[in-house]
Amino acid sequence: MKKQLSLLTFILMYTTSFAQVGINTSNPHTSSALDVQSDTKGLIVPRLTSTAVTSLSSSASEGLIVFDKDQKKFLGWDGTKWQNLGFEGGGSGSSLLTGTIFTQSFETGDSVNYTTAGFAPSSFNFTSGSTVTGDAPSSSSLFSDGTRGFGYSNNNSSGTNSYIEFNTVDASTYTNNITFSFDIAAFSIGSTSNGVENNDVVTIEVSTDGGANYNTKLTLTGGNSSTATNTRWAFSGSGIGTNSYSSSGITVASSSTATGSAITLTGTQAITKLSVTGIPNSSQLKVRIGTRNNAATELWVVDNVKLQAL
Ligand SMILES: [Ca+2]
Ligand SMILES: [Ca+2]
Ligand SMILES: [Ca+2]
Repeated sequence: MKKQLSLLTFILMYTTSFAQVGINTSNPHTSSALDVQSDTKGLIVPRLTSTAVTSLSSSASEGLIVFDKDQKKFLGWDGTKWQNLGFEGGGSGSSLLTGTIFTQSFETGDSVNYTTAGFAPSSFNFTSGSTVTGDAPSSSSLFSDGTRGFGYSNNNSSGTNSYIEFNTVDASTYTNNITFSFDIAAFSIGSTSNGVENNDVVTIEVSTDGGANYNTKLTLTGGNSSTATNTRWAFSGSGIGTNSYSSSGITVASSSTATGSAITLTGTQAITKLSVTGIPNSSQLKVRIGTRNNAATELWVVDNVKLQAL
């Protein structure tokens, strides 16, 4: 060990100029911080089990590269997740892509990849800042990432949804295991006594034929499994609502057993993440988020929308 350290020290001292390091070269390329030269040998990056790769996620730095020896894949950490490296060819079989297909955070610089449709699309508006005294919950962000979310508020008694419809994507080059997800919160605005109940909904609807036919795979309702009405919750909640595409549509609601009206949900009772997993890699994949509420003081806010192949 001591000998190895001495050798490394020698190499570093011998070849370091302008903080560059060369191995088998005294003249590392000007574009490189580390230049490993050989005509006959390769470079081995750390080889980890899949379990070890997962463990590393919480401390990974953007740009980190490892080899997953269980999956036989080179992986790179992009700042938020592992990306499969070296399989960008697309097509069929084992070369199908993983990674992000699209995102939408409703920020001013985001490319707009959606339209609004259904009942009164003008009821969607960007939200920013925080709720104030007189709202419920108060002092809570009206977005979950960046500085803006997308809110829906309408005295909609039509019984039909309004929609955020994302553009059709050709997902055929991606793995056949796609997840659609977003963050959701519910507020009472300009009133501390309102909130959503079980006729106020947010849905995930998936089409594999470019929007001709949709399947509703997940429905979130206000209220809870008991009799509470006028429930509301901030993005700081930790509840999850998820369903698999291969399953029939399900409805999720808070597990709170509170009864009565005007209840602020927190923790796992506040469902702030919705997703549908296992979506097929259709060449005409189209996803929409349905929303409905029936009072001008009820507000759903959507943010951090992602379509990802796993
Ligand atoms: Ca945002
Ligand atoms: Ca209400
Ligand atoms: Ca309502």
